[in-house]
Amino acid sequence: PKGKVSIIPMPASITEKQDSFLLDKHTVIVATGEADRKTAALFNAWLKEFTGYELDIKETGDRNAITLHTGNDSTNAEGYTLNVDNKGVTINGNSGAGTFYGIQSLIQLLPVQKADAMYIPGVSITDAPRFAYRGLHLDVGRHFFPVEFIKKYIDLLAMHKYNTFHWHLTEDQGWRIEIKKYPRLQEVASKRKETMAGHYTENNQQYDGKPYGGFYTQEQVKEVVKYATDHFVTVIPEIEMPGHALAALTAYPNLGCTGGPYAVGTRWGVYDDVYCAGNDSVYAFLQDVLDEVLPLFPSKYIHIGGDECPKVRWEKCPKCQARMKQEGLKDAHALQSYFIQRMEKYLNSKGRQIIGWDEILEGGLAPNATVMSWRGIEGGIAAAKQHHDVIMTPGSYCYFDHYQSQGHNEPLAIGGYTPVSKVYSYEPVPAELSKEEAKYIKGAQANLWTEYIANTDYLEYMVYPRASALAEVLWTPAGKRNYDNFVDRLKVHVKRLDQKKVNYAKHVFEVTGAVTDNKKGGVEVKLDSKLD
Ligand code: NAG
Repeated sequence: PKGKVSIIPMPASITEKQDSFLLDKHTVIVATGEADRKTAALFNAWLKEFTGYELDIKETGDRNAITLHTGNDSTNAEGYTLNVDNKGVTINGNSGAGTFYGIQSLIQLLPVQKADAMYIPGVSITDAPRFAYRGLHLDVGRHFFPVEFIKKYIDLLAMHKYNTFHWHLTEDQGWRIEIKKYPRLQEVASKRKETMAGHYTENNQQYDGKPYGGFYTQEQVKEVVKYATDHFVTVIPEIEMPGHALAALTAYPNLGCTGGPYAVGTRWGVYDDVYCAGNDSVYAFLQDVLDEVLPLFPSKYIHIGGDECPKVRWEKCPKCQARMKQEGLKDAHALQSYFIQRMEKYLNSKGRQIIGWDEILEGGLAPNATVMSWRGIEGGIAAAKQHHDVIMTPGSYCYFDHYQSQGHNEPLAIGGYTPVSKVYSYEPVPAELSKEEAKYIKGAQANLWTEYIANTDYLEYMVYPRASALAEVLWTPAGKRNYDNFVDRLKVHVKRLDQKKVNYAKHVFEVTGAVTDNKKGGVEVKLDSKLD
């Protein structure tokens, strides 16, 4: 009764054996040390939820056992080996993360159906990720999602061996993190009067007339970060500057060039009103905000945004103009660069590093910044050539707010067309880079912007199975990737998503064949309204 081996992401090396291991209620988990016992407990919790089993966790034992052991190999910390034969299961992690990933693979070897005796197919796996940074982002500014859902999002990340959750916490349409020193961020910036309905139209925009709001308390943020840490997921918070700041300006109008009044955004798109770059109270405000944010997030990286900052206010603002003169800045791009560099200096002084969207290249890159390349891959190439770390998130492969099928009942999306096959075909290292430069590509990330995504069912529909595909891009050696084989495994994998009650998109695997033209992205269909 040997089950089929069907792991996503595909391990670096896997050999199947003839025999199998029978997990029954006498099986024990052998784990010594706190970290291994914690991981054993997570595995046990999973077993209990989905199979009804609960195993004893012991310090020693060698018969009928699942044995965890964590070593200390910092060169390949997330790697592990997993051996299954008729005598037992052994996981050797190179670090706590490695052991945890060994468990994730083991979970995927278990039968999906409930059974009294569960056969685990014999395998010998040696595994480690291709990329160090494997991320998924979530915009909670446009729409807000509760803590319980964020935890489920993190569960699914961990299941797919993602290690980073990029939490986009501030936006024009809502500020979502409690900052105690600035109560109006909670009272004013976290709420909007209403929300635009449908796509943007120039003349006759409709609104829903319903107030909308929400924010996470610092206690809730701590709870999420702890949960993520237990699942070996790092949470990177994003506090946007100097653009996408209309909600904050509404709460504190002195932070803008004109002094307002402002109103928290109710339509999607880019707003002209941004933080004033000539006003020292803006830097003081942002430093105060970061002083409350940093203790909540142990992450080495803090995302400072940097995208889509119109310069029209700065061009007319006496304070911004004075600042440019005083600092010898030749144009508004240089002023943006000044802004980012000043905030980088502050964060570096607190032992943190910044990540910014690729616009931070304009006017000169801050000395230690990591660049997130979203407007295609050019920003990533430029940054790598300047020996800066890069995370690739090009829109045409990594934006999961795009349509994924041309089916008739697709819910309204922002546009674009990025089926799962196209995501799977993505190659994060641009061919333009030399071998040396390629080392600066730390990994990739999918972004989920939620302008059109107002509930968690729709959210999961947009993310899965595309995130399953990107997980394999990020983890599996490039040469081992094969779309048809992936789809075969995906058909098993979705049963695991069913177990977790994930509302994944169900009709998208065979939409198109694998897209092989990595560089140009093959199919590119622009859609700007509901498909019909
Ligand atoms: C961009 C914006 C983002 C928006 C998204 C929609 C970035 C870095 N910036 O216009 O605020 O939600 O695309 O796809 O993506």
